[in-house]
Amino acid sequence: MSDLTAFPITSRWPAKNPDIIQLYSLPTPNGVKVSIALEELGLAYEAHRIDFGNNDQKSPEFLSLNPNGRIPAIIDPNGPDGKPIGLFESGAILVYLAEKTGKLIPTGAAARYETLCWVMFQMGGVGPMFGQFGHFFKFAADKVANNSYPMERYRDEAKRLLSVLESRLEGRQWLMGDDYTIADIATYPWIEGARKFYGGADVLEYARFPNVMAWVDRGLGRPAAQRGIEIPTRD
Ligand SMILES: N[C@@H](CCC(=O)N[C@@H](CS)C(=O)NCC(=O)O)C(=O)O
Repeated sequence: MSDLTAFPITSRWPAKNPDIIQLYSLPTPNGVKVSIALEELGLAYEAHRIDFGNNDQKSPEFLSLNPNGRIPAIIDPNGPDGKPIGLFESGAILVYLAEKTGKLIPTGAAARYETLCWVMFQMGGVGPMFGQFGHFFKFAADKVANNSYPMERYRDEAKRLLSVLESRLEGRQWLMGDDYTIADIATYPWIEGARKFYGGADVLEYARFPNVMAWVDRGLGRPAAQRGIEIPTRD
């Protein structure tokens, strides 16, 4: 049986089965990237709910695994050289899981790097910009009631990113063509999240991006995505 006592997070969220991947998350756009990938890969894992209502993500135990205090994070008891490894940042976790299994990432070097370009496009572009859009449009709308500039700036940047995706998906089923990869899993939960959590579909003019919307539906329609998008349960 694996010994995870070197990870203080396990004292607050104990592993029932320390031999399988431990996921610390919530079903947010960044969180579900990892649960969708784990489901798609068929890896055994145990999900621990990090309750934002309790500020769990800023607790010393959580910070011991992710000093940035944000979900998702994982421990894999069977990491490199058979030793346990802790990981944070959803993009890094996706790359790790894909490389561990040899799935959801092309094997050819050029296509592999191209996939990483799209993962980074999500991590540096779609996630932060859609997140800021949601903040000003939905969660802090009262704080910017007299100044529409912050919302407009992030709205316009989110729409520009959607148009990049729209072009990329012209004639392609997935971001990498026929192959469903971690680039898709990193990205479509954000487009869906802006619709579901921010009510942003109209203001972001989703109807203008039919390739993107068909791709979001294709992704969400996969059985693994249907399961992963609800993990961990919110209550
Ligand atoms: N770049 C990070 C972003 C993670 C992130 O922002 N997670 C959000 C949920 S989607 C979070 O934990 N928010 C809680 C907080 O900021 O306190 C990643 O992709 O893992």
